[in-house]
Amino acid sequence: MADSDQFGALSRAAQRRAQAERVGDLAPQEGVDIIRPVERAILIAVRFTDGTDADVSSSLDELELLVDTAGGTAVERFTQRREQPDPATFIGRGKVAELRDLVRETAVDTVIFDHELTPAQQRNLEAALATKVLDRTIVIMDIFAQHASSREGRLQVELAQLTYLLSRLRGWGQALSRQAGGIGTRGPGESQLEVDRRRINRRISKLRSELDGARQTRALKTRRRERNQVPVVALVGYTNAGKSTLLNRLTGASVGVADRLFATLDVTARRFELTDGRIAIATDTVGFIQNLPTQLVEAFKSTLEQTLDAELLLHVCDAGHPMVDDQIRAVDAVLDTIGAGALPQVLVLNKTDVTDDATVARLARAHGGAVAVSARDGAGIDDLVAAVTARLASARRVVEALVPYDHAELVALAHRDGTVLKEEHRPEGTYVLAQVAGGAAAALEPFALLSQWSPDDLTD
Ligand SMILES: Nc1nc2c(ncn2[C@@H]2O[C@H](COP(=O)(O)OP(=O)(O)OP(=O)(O)O)[C@@H](O)[C@H]2O)c(=O)[nH]1
Ligand SMILES: [Mg+2]
Repeated sequence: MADSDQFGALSRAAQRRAQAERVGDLAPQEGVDIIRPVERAILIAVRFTDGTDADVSSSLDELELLVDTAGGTAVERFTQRREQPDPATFIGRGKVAELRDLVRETAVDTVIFDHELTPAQQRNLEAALATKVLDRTIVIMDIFAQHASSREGRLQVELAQLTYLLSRLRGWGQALSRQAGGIGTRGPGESQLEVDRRRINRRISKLRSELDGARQTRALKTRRRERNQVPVVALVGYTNAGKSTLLNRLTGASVGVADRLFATLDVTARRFELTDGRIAIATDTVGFIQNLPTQLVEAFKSTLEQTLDAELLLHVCDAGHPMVDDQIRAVDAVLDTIGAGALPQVLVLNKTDVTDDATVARLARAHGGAVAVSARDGAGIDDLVAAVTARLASARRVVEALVPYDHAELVALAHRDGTVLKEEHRPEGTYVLAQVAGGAAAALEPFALLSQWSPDDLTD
């Protein structure tokens, strides 16, 4: 058990459990219970040539937190150095034997890999170890399944799980045909798989169309209408960085806050007042994590898309976290994946009440324009609101207005301070569609029409 010594005792999870509110009712939820909560587990990580011991150790810390959040307990860690994964068992044959002994010795129910396993690897390992074998993706999906509370959230989780399951079934199918080959390949096993596959595909189509419906309704209701009037600021960031706490602090909302991963899975939007007295909307949404499973990114598209609607992103990070730099990079990577990488961003260095000053100063130097705050005790929040106000004032928005002829100076302002995309002289006044900064947008606001346009329509 030298490996576990290498990374220290499992004290963090133990401490957490002592004070934690438990994940609550672990009873399976209807529709989303495909993967059951894990119990006592051994965690496995491989250190590849390009990684360091510290990387592996902190990734395992995170996996341990994930397992803990999912309702399991990590009792042991096990690592191996390899150039690349073994195609059959991920870790080497010798290590599998060692691991089997450890499984017996510690009487665990589950072995969890900090990597994504192929269906074949998972199957081979389960056979060799005579225990359940999971990977990081399954654990994250399981947490999402347990935390999803809105109807839309549950549909999205189910979609992610089924897509994942389907990719596994495909793997099985291929493996079976390769194994058997030739005569008698289409045994009962495979036709059952065909049936399962068809059923899953049907359910996936149904979920997709339901989610599309919800998305369209929302788009009609809020998106275009709000856009012209009230700027939207989206809180994004690594899970557990303090996004919900910051939303509550900024807007007086009372969104649930918890010291666990993926506490928030839905979108909350609340108004707050800017320094210049104008109103903005802040949104809080699902957090990101290193290697967020692609199935989840895909399924949570409609939730994540609401982030794309923002004028400005507040990227919240836990400044005191040992892996803060990696977490900031991971969030930027997910933002790129969902097409939000180019949106203007203010980095918020949160939890400064428990972070040493040198670290805060280093991060502030590394990220120009970053604002240090404590969402918990309120320090720096005024500075943050001032920074948001300034950034919004310089951010350009698309405004559509019908300006009476006795206010012709506003049309001139739009030409001077912005880009006029369309202009027409109508009986009631001058119709303008323009991309303007905050000051001019505010001046035009009294004459704004409900816009049918959004910057997304103006890509050419
Ligand atoms: N010390 C300190 N703790 C904070 C601060 N802000 C948030 N926290 C704590 O950090 C934990 C996570 O906070 P949340 O607001 O739930 O974080 P989140 O980013 O919304 O997390 P998810 O929704 O799970 O992705 C909670 O225990 C908070 O009380 C802060 O400024 N200082
Ligand atoms: Mg949250």
